[in-house]
Amino acid sequence: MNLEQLESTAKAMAAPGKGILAADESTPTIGKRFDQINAESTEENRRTYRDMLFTTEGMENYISGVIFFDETLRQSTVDRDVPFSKHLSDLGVVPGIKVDKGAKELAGFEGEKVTEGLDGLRDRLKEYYDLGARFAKWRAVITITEEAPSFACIDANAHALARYAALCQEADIAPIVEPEVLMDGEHNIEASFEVTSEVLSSVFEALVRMDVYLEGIILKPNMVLSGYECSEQASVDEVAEATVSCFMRFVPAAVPGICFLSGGQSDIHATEHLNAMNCLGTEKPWKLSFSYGRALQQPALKAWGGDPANVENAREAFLHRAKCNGAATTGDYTKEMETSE
Ligand code: 5MM
Repeated sequence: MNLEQLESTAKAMAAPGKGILAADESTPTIGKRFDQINAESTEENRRTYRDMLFTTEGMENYISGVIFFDETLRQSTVDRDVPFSKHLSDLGVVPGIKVDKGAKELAGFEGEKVTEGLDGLRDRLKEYYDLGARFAKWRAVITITEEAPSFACIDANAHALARYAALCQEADIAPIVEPEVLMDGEHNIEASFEVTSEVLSSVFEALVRMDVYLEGIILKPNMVLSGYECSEQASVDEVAEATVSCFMRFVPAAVPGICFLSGGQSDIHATEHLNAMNCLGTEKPWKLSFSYGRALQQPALKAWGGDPANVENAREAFLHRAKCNGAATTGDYTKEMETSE
């Protein structure tokens, strides 16, 4: 295990001014995204769409890493037929791979999920390293309801995340540890704070128990938000304060970066929340950045609409969001950025 390499990969992923593009939608998920624009989800269309994002000129100024799905890691650029992983690493963007096999029903706990994919992971990681991946991602999903989450669900997911992270580090691949507390539901921001706290505390206990090198990971959590169906929505400043104070309590200073998921927030909200956190006076021991899927891609997907004639507009939309989020990682985002270009 090369601790220096793990640490420098994690630090590169959390470089100031940059964040991660989550382009690791599994085939069913990208299918749903393509349905929204009436595009057919064929392997070639998925390649064309991802090529459009990865070959956007200047994206490397704001994007530190890209998370691929297995299929994409094996694909190449459309014009020069260079493997996507090589194309990106030549630009200084770290290629990564989603290695979990999805969140499945947790037996005995109706409505709750546990993420699967540990069997055979050691061998898959070796292959992914050879294909150019230098970081990986595993997502655990926790739901808030009257009855959930159960201790069993939090504990099982924390254990799986820690075993995954240890296997990645053994293969010199920096793990993104993603415990996502879903924001679907009527719960208020206090409930989100409480559950996110429990989850983070369990995850770090499991990581430490499994001897994971914390300097060589990236945490990818949810922000602390009001449930989307809650009648009282917390303001941007309230979200920033609640999120930072929760993470100050539960995330060790050894972790180089916290790269938030967007979790269904609007693209602008996701940028505003990140910016507000980085504007808070609190001295934070880690970098606060983004690892957005929908909040980076939605405007580009819409502008593209599956039509080759719209590629340049779509690239512009993607670059614009990347730039705004890049600015938010240093607290330099302003509303004017949305209209000035
Ligand atoms: C990009 O979406 C990722 C893959 O989702 P599926 O496994 O459901 O296909 C997802 O893990 C993503 O990386 C995170 O949820 C963050 O994405 P958002 O859209 O919430 O920023």
